[in-house]
Amino acid sequence: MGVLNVTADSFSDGGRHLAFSDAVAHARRMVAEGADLIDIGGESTRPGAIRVEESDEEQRVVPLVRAVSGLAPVSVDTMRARVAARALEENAAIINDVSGGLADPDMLRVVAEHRSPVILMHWVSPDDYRAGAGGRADYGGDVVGAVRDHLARRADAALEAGVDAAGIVLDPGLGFAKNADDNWALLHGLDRLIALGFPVLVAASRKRFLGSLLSGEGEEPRAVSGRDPATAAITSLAAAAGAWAVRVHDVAPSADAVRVAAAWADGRVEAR
Ligand code: PMM
Repeated sequence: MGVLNVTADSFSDGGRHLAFSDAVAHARRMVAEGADLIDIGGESTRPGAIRVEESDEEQRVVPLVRAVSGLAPVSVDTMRARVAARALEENAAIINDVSGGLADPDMLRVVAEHRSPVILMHWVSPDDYRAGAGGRADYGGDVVGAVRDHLARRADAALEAGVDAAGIVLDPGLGFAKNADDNWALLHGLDRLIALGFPVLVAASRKRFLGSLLSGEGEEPRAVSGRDPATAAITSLAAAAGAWAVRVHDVAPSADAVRVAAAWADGRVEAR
């Protein structure tokens, strides 16, 4: 999954794809590099980001969905049911809701009505974790178990709303109300999330915990521009662990990493 952020403040590509034609060209490039899905987002979901007006989000996202869905299947990164509905009317293939259907009470109903698949991410309402230490929530000593149980409940909520079981994808939400150790524990325990029986998306691309891993003691985290090789390493390990997809900014190295993981797992080059 290649990321196409059309926000002014996304940490990882800093609004570089705000212009419509640039955004379409970037999507085309990611498809050429091997992306199977383009994830279009019009509102930064980075923890602490200021929310954009719904009408602004809709105006950024909907025309792009129309243009890009002719190139590849499109997922739409939104927490708003109305934006999701408009995007689905324009042929979006899947809704990516970082709140797992919690931010907008209409989201799961809209997804079900459109018979759309949905990515449900582990999310803690900012009101619930600001009180906790260091911007992380309290996971009771077992972050993997807590995230797994939360995701199982969100999947149940989606099923109750009428979403097709085959269309539910789960995501541990790396970096959302989690510190570096939480993120590594979740990657280490990915099999416990996959054991829930739903496809799992891993979205580690360029995140701060990679920057922290790669810097020396007492140094600032390595800059975003230096985090792509580590992202590709995560991709090969995630693929080997059985992840359904990875969400990445730099598609080419991750597409290579997926091929490497597949050939390694099969013990031969996949028949083409
Ligand atoms: N992270 C971001 C945005 N959207 N969607 C899913 N499903 N999972 C994530 O972890 C996730 C996401 C924030 O990163 P960005 O600013 O690089 O897009």
